[in-house]
Amino acid sequence: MTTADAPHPHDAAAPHPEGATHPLALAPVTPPPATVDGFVAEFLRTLNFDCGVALSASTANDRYVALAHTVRDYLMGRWLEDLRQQKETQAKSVCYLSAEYLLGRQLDNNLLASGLTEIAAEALAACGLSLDELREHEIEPGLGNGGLGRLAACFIDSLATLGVPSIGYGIRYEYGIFRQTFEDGQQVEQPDAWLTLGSPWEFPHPERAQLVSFGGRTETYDDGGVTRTRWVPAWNVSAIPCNYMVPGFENGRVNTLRLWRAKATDAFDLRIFNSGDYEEAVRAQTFAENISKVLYPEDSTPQGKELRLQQQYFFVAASIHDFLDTMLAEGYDLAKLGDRVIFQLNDTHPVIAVPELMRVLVDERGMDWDAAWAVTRRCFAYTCHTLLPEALEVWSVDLLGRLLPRHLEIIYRINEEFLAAVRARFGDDELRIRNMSIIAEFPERAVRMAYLATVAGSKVNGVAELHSQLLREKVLPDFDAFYPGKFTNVTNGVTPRRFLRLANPALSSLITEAIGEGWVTDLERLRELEPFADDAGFRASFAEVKAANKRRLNDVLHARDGMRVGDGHLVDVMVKRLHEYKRQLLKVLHVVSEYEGVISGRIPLEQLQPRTVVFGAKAAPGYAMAKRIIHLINAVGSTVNADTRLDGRLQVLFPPNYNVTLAESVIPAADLSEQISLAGKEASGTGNMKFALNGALTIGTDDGANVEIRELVGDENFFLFGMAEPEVEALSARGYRPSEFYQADAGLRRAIDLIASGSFSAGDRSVFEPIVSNLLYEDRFMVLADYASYMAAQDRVDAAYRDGDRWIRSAILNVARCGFFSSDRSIHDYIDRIWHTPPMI
Ligand code: 26V
Repeated sequence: MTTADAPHPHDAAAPHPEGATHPLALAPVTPPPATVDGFVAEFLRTLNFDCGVALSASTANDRYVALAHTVRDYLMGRWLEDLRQQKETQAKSVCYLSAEYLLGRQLDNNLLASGLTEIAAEALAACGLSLDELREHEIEPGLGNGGLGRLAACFIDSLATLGVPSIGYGIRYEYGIFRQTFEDGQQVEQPDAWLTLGSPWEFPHPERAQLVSFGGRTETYDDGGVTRTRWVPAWNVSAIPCNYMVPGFENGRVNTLRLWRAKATDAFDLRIFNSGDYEEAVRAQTFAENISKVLYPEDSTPQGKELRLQQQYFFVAASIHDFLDTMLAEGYDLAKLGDRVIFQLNDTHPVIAVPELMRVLVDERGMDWDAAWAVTRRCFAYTCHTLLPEALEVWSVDLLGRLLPRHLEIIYRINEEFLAAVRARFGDDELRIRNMSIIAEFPERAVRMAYLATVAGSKVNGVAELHSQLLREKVLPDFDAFYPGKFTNVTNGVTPRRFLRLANPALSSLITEAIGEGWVTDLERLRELEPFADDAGFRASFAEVKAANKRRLNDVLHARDGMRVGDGHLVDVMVKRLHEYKRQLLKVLHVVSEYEGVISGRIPLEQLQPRTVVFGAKAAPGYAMAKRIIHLINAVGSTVNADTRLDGRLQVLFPPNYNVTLAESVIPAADLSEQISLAGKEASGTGNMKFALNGALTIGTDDGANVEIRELVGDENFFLFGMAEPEVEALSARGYRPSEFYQADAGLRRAIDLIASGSFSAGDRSVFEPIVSNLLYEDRFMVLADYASYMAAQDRVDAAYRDGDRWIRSAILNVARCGFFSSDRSIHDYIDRIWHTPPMI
């Protein structure tokens, strides 16, 4: 290792005020040229001057931080320039409001975007260091639960790459999604202390804090003959903006992700002096700072917890004020705000922004109600991400009124006027009125956030064709009738930068050799790969890439968890949050059936297609059934893996703590992608897209974006099974009786009986009894109804895999035909159908 450190600091200019005459003060200072030598100099400079250590004395973390700072420095000039431009042009901006951003590691992404990967690798090598080692040092910011949060991260990547004037707003949780470990096969949650070593990608700006208020009461007052209302809050917290760079891919643009951190206000501190009650002051401070402490790990059943409502209001209030204060030109006519900004609501979590904007316009800026409502309706659009009724957020009027009394009044007035309009159109149809009211009366009086978003939003979109259709027809039909043209679809997408270019360098190189590199920003160009499916040489290379990715996964799993993928195995992957509707249990039944088949001698061992089944899934800590299913997967895994009668031909791996980083190793290695939700329940899915783009074949139901994947790749390259949504509906109308399916299928009986017998729980039948009885007597998600069809589809999978060449052909065609699923395309659709932002600047 070299001990050479930075030369003396360049004579960098101190920031000059306006009117500065020094030439260096006129523009952002640029780092040294993007060459290996320049990079070395900058790296050593940051190591010495930012981290305060010599290379010879540095820790791995020092070196990682210095590297991150170096990359930042190269992006900084563009960032400052883009921030300036957005303000100067006053072009219409997108403010993406999302409670979650599941970013994944930043270093590689930012190196790629800035075109510095190779230079950095060489520069580090010249310092005796390895980029590969340093990248492993980054703890990913897991500031999201699953699909919704990852989608937000893909979208900000695309917004930057497409050069859309935009900013992402969210919460800077101190603890992201919990770290999952297993003890005796059961999930244990550990805090995700991702910030213990600080985040080199974060730029906190305490001096630019926004004040966010809570509680108290409202009062009316006379304002020159006009009666006005004001909110007299009881307490407030300070929202500190923490900025993150979001570099576009090789386009020299850098957008901003602004995450808010809660801090006690000075008023809290002052109390220490005034009252002398030190303990009370500390308690109050902790209370305030709790707001951004932890991400709620629930993504299925909203709990109606006060802290969560505090989080929601905290970040949207800070964001709206931030936009109005810092992005809007001085003296901007607020009546025209809809020409300047669109707030995109990522699910209902930020919907409290609607009454907040009304409050600002009416109470603080003196606009009259009707004018303010006209502005507000243009400024919001709402994306719905679910179909499960229990996932639709409601807030009890009681709680909302206590925490945000003025907002509750505003919501009531919005509802009153909305229902008056409904009456004017449809007459006094009380049932309809009750069904459409933003305020639900049962089981308690509560605000239906999805309804509020639908009433206020200029557009409402679902996230895949089927989902948008069901949203209009089943969830919000009265609203669709009342607001013709309001509902639309934008099918989700994923960023090809992270999920193909970065996660799968081997496939990326092969694609680029074949069709050039334009696909990274124009994913439809993958179509040009189609003819290569008929090219034996290309197929061989493609197969070699898959094999290499399996070896890479093996290395990762071995180092991480001591696990191994079987040699020559079909790699069969189901990674996603654990939820009954996603039906991990169906996959378990398949494994148990194969296992039972072999040990009972019904399936000759040599007929068993060697497979490694990989699961990855976190369960919400309070979701008992989901946790029990995790236990079952682990129990089946240990039994199957240890049973020598299978001769290693069936393996079940369940590496704990599935996250974005692990996804980047697992997805490129997969042969088979499991997308097996009950039709009509998975809004879209985005994992399904990532797998297909990486050359896995899908076994899937007609659900979410699977429908569109199958249409694009063709029936012959997709393993479809199970009921379609109308059949699900019909079965449910007839009455689903799972035991009929159990009785009718001997294979199914044997699998369920084996679980029930205690074979996977050391003879203790009680452990998995709740799972078995749920499957047999209730199961809203109809696992048994799709079992036979699923097993038959798995037989087709085995047959297709045995014909290696046919499989590879299909895999290539999956890649070639899935360019549609780029999040760049999704963003174009948002622009065309919803945002109408001007052409890129
Ligand atoms: C819901 C809740 C409920 C309250 C507690 C906290 C919390 C946090 C997240 C959520 C989101 C659930 C909705 C969700 O993640 N939907 C997923 O969105 C993906 C992106 O559109 C889509 O691909 C998945 O199909 C859909 O399940």
